[in-house]
Amino acid sequence: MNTHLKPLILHAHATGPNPIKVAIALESLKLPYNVKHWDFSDNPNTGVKGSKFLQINENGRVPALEDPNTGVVSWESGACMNYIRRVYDVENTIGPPGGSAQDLVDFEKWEYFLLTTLGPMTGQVNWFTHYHPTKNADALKRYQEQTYRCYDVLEGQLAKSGGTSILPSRVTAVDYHFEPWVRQYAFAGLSLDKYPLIHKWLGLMDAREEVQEAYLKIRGAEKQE
Ligand SMILES: N[C@@H](CCC(=O)N[C@@H](CS)C(=O)NCC(=O)O)C(=O)O
Repeated sequence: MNTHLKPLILHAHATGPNPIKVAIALESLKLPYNVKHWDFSDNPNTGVKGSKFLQINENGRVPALEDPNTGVVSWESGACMNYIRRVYDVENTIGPPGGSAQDLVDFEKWEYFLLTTLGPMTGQVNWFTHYHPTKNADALKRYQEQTYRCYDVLEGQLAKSGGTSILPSRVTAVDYHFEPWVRQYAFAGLSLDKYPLIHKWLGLMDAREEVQEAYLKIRGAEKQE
């Protein structure tokens, strides 16, 4: 633990996947942090759409990350993750494994694939499965197919490491981006039966200390009052 640092503040929600990836990165780098929970309402004091939280993130979504050591406030999980890496991963333990132009692009392309495609498609499956007020079978089918298409792509990439990491040489922040979203497959009503390498990778990820600690910390955190 970096005891000389003031704890960072991770604004989160008890179940939403995006804050969890930031917690995993913080755990991996052994950075001190406290979690503040918000709900999804517009309550001025407790909700992500309320006036208090909107001063931190005008987009009204978690995660947001405040760093009292630098005064920097970030939001969007990708920006939070990259901030943490730039400032605190001085030995590059979770960044791109190599330094070539191709290595950097390989890291970013998988990061962006999760942020723009696999994550949002899974989110829409969840929405039309659990939260949309009326049934919309066409929309649900569309997003299920798109999520499975992403699983096809991910399964192919995992073949390069035998299912141990998304970038072939070692676990990186890219794996942290994917873990909370892929973990949601059952909640989304999806199956990994056709994806043995994703299944293996998820088991390996979920056994890692930084992943387990992040979930414990997020689930144990107090709601913001
Ligand atoms: N693209 C954003 C998405 C953030 C996001 O959608 N967060 C969810 C929780 S995982 C949220 O705050 N939802 C509140 C809402 O939908 O009102 C990111 O990667 O951080």
